[in-house]
Amino acid sequence: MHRLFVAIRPPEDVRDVLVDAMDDSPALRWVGDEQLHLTLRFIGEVDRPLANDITAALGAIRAPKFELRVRGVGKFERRNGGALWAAVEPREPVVALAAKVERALQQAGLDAEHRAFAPHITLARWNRGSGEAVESFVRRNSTLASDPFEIDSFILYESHLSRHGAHYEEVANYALT
Ligand code: 2AM
Repeated sequence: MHRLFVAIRPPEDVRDVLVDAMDDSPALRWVGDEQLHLTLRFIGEVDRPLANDITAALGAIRAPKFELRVRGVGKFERRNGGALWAAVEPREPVVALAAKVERALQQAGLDAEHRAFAPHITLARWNRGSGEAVESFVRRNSTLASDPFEIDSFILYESHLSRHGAHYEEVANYALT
């Protein structure tokens, strides 16, 4: 089985802005530079034939390049922890691309994603008891921003999970036009 997701990858100068914002709070598990991405669609575990259909369906997507920039940070809180993330703007082109990805994946045979799409670049995760570290990060980085950057491709990643965390392997790269 292959654990897949579709994402866009910020360029190096933008990743530098994100990595520079990370602090040394031991309560937070910071994402490594090589893991920074904005998820367009989490797919989950699929077998090889379906993975091949997914690759073909994503390859048929025609969508324009667009510009984004990082603007501010936020957090998701879940029952046993949460995630800190960087926000991007404008949302419209990312939402439009995610919708095309969603349609292509349904054509490949996947069930529809019912969770609302909330574009974000995860910076750190925590399990519990990190309230003050999280609040302090959000306060200090409310004006976090990058220069505009061009998104000229999107990527199918395979996630390999291990004791040491997740390693994301690029399976295919799809050009925007
Ligand atoms: P997150 O950053 O908000 O945690 C690879 O696992 C990527 O897919 C992560 O960026 C993760 O989002 C996202 N994702 C979305 N839904 C997921 C799920 N149910 N399980 C794991 N990852 C998920």
